[in-house]
Amino acid sequence: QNIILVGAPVDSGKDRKGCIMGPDAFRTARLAETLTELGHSVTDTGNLTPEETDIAEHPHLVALPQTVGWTRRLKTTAKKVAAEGLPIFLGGDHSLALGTVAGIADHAAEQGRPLFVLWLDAHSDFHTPQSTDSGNLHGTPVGYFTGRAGFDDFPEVGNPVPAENVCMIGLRSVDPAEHEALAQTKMALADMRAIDEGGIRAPLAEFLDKVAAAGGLLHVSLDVDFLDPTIAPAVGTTVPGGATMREGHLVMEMLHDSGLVTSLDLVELNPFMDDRGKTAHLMVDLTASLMGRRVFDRPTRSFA
Ligand code: DIR
Ligand code: MN
Ligand code: MN
Ligand code: MN
Repeated sequence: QNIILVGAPVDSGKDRKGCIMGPDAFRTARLAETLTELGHSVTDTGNLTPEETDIAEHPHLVALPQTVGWTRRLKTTAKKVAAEGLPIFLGGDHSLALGTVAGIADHAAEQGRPLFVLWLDAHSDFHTPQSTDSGNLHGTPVGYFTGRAGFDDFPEVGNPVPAENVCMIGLRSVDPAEHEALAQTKMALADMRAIDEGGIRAPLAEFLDKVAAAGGLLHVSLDVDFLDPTIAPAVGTTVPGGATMREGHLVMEMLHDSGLVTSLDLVELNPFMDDRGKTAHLMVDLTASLMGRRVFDRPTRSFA
């Protein structure tokens, strides 16, 4: 595969700083070298910067002008790079997904194919700028790219992703306003209880079948806090009870076997909070599983 690494050191989506160092931590953990060793052609395009805006600071929303500037830059860039290969966006906090998914959606529309999104996160990030109680815009990307109202300062989402094309796995922190809004949608939602009761394989397999049947493109957005904080401490918003290392790898291996993934976000890594690089290395290892690393070759789903 032709993989394009796009550094997006977005740090405006929440109060706690540090994700600005994320792209360089992924590089230090040998992301490009690891993917090259798997046989891929890898291009690192360096780090983007946000567009300048003349939007005023907002009394409640954290760093609104910067996040709008990043959304503009990333929407345009994502559309462009998606036509050239498989982009991996190196975050940066999750507010970068306002731009990446909106841009990928424009690309999908141009290809005449539906876009599907797999959201691997403890949080649903389904707020609007009106409903967020924290004011942290990293809690809003899914609200934005599914076309919820209230994002007036942001670029128009030309091709909203239908909520029924989104699957969330790993949920364990959903705010009341998000809960209420999600209940009005047909989004596939696998919280940690569903994973405990039925395993992580079932909801993912069902979603992948749906993507394949529709001939869709698949964007994966991997938030560090999807993983349990004991194995992935380098994140500002730790929530106990997350996915294990094996669950993480199984998801990535199934995604690889599906052959459906066309773009990826790696987000919320805060290297300032890491423990000797272990979270950055785990994120690189998970990406390696997604891009084909395995112990043995075996037919897909051989133990089904
Ligand atoms: C949280 C979002 N619900 C908020 N937290 C996130 O601030 O609205 N953490 N997205 O990763
Ligand atoms: Mn998130
Ligand atoms: Mn999260
Ligand atoms: Mn909140």
